[in-house]
Amino acid sequence: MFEGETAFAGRDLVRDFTAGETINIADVLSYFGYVAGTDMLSDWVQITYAGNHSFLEVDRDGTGTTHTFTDLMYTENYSTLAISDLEVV
Ligand SMILES: [Ca+2]
Repeated sequence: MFEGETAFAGRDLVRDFTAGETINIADVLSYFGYVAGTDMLSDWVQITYAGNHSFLEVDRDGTGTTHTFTDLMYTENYSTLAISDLEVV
């Protein structure tokens, strides 16, 4: 569980993520104003890949222009993280 207030204090590393686990970012998203069912998740969350790692990025104002996608965390040696691995509500 990532807390909205501290989520961007530093990029977190989830070292031991394995398939079947989930990452709960619901608190982060709601803190920054994401409304499930109204906002498009793809405007708020994206996953990019580099090497063996997956990077979970959040745009903390969605379609707003103040912020862009920023790394929230990454999974070391897990390169297939998917949106479906996330709990967003
Ligand atoms: Ca934005």
